[in-house]
Amino acid sequence: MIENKLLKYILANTNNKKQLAVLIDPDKQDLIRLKEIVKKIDDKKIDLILVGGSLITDSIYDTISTIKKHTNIPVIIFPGSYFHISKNADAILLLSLISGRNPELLIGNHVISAHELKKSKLEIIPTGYMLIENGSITSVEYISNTKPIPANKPDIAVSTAMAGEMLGLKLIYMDAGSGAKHPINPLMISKVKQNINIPLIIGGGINTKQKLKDAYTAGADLVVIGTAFEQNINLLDEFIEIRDK
Ligand code: 1GP
Repeated sequence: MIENKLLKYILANTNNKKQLAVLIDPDKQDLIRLKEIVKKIDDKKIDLILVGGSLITDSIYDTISTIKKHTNIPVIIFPGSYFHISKNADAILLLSLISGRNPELLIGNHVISAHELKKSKLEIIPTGYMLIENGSITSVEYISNTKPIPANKPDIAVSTAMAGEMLGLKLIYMDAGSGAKHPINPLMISKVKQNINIPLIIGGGINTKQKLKDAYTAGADLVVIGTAFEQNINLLDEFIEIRDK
């Protein structure tokens, strides 16, 4: 691992060039289809690949190995729990679920996994993870046993993100949850962006070019897309044009 290599990459592009990441959920891909998806991702020069999910019954190690066989795009673990540590990734988002009040997801799991994380030699990226309400209950809300920030309360999102930055977290990831009915409101994104100096990641429910454009225009530095590409990987052709505009 090169010291903070991926964090430096995200920082170098922030406020400079929009970034797009594809989220791969090991449970939703068989390895043959995954190969096709990864070839496409590689061809389109996506910035980053995130691997994770709220459950994960299939091996995260095998999924990452398959990805690594077909591309050099960096792979970052987006863990659903402290079981999701796999040495063959490049980095892991060490998530602190700062929108919630579940101590296990604020510090408990981090204590349990500290030795394992250090041993793994993964680049560790401390990330303030914020769930935003989207009109229906998502897997992450249910599994994390936390309440998301109400969609119409941008001020709470701003203060939460600011507190995360002050605590020393390196990224803020605001997520409406996988397959969210509505993505995060652009007004909330722009208010948060105006009040923090660390990169802002946005995800959840972004399934059209317009929604992607809205997120970037509002201030997202990196957008994560999972469900839309699981359903149709060819959307990548047009989505990448929005990133590069
Ligand atoms: C979920 O932000 C990611 O944690 C991606 O969401 O699957 O809705 O694209 P989608």
